Amino acid sequence: MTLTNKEIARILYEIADLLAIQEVEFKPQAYQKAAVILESLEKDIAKIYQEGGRKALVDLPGIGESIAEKIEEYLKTGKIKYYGQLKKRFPFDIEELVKIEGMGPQKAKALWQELGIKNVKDLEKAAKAHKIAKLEGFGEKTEKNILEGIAFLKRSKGRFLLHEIIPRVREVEEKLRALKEVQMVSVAGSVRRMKETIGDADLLVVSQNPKKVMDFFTSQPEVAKIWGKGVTKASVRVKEGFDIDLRVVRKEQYGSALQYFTGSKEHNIAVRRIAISKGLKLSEYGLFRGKKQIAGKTEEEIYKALGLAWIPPEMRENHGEIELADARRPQKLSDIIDYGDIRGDLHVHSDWDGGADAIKALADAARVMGYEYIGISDHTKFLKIERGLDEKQLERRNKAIDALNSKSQNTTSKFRILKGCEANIMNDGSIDLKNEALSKLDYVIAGVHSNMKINKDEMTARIIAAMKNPNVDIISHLTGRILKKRGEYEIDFDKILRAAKQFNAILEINASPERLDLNDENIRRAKEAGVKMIINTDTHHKNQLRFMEFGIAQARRGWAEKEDIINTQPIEKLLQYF
Ligand code: DGT
Ligand code: CA
Ligand code: CA
Repeated sequence: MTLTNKEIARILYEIADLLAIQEVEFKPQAYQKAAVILESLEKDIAKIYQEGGRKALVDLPGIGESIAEKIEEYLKTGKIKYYGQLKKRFPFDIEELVKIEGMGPQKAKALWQELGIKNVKDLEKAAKAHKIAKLEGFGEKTEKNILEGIAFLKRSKGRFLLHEIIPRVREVEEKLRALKEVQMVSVAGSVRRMKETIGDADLLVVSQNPKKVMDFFTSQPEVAKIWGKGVTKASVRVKEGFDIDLRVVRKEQYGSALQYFTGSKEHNIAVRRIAISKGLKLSEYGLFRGKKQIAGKTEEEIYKALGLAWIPPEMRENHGEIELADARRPQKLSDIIDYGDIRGDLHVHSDWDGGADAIKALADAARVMGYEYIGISDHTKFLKIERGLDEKQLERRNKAIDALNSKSQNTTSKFRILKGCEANIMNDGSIDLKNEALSKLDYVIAGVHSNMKINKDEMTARIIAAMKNPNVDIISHLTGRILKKRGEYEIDFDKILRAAKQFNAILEINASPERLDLNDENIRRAKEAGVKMIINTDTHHKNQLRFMEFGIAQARRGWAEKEDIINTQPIEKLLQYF
């Protein structure tokens, strides 16, 4: 996503919120939809406009005349007057305030009207002084939730989601690779380890002409600030607000430098300890016996010299991976799931439930990705805001899928569209659709989408009750977390694993970069308990099918193997799990 797309999307989201607080109908949804489209657009909107003018904007799905006009205004003048007027009428930082879990636009407006709260700082002050609990429609519980929400936000401050970082880092990586002075380049640090959140990005380059590389790196148009620029080391802030560190090393050191700068720090310390125990010295400059370098050119030779198998970066957290890599006890380190192992995606929302794309477009996109199947899992009727389908609508949607499948049977393609849904798990663990309707589907995903602030035992019982329903196959985003926004809800995970095993429930690894739920530790526990998992993207727009990469990374961070993940299997085998 380009910076312009992101910035315009941000403004459109805010306009949607500012319209919503005036109880304007339909328009907020239109702005929101346009924002989603912009965010998912691969191409730079400025470029689209340059090439095709206003018409090209209107031709984008979800963008009508009025919004196209505003986008045009932004591209021409750098601002949107309409937005400025709205901001003047409602001069509080709605964007910042709604980031807090449980704070919607309406609440933000009420707090501004009643207490003059303009930003999170004001909000925290008012909550701490117990001014909020007294207001109508708020109460003690809301006040407490607000304070918890603020604390959560503070803890994650300064870290970025992996997907906010990766496009830019890969772009810089490719630009460096194209320089004739650059022999080798790699991403390092937490980005290479594909962590969920990133402090800063690290890049490593081999070059005999570091000065040229440094000059190029620090003079890119995206650089907003240069923190430091030395002979072999530079650090910059890019326009998106995060930092990139660059190191240039010599070829003989590449492996040791890559190993060192990939980390994690904890992994490095443990590896260095092994070196010391063998009378060796390991640093970013190489592995040495006395003054003699005995390894350093590649990571493989370093690990090998230490009696270890090469360890995938996603596993390098000193969570036991070093023991696993010990060559004297060779284990199945290389069996962890690979980025090319996935054959289909089963958590995909279509335009039947308000998603951006038609089933056919989603299926075509999945085919282009090399998938063998896609499962459409529209929301069900409880989720009114998401335009969830009732039994009748689902029936009609199923027919549409049957028609698409029979059409493709006439061609040579073996691609299959599966009929699914993502149903809601109600408070008592029941499902919001009749069993008769569920039983007609190829598979059923069920997830908690409401009433999340219940206690551990209640939530555990609720989820287990859903697993017991013979029609339910998959539990989506089990812990409900949203990175940088809300924590996991409390569950007894061991109990849930036992139930999953007993009732053959499959746990989802949700690849949406804000969720990545299950987390790495839970994936490991599920794997150890012999519970099967599935990696799904929770796509609402066809471009989000690409989020699969983040889900696979998460699975690798949790040491999942191919056989633990059911959508690595061909369709016949997959269907046996349901
Ligand atoms: P981040 O940036 O917070 O997301 O996490 P990292 O892992 O990218 O950390 P960063 O950027 O501070 O450093 C990059 C790598 O350099 C890190 O993964 C391991 C290595 N490193 C940094 N500081 C130390 C240290 O004090 N000791 C050792 N052994 N390695 C370090
Ligand atoms: Ca880093
Ligand atoms: Ca760094």
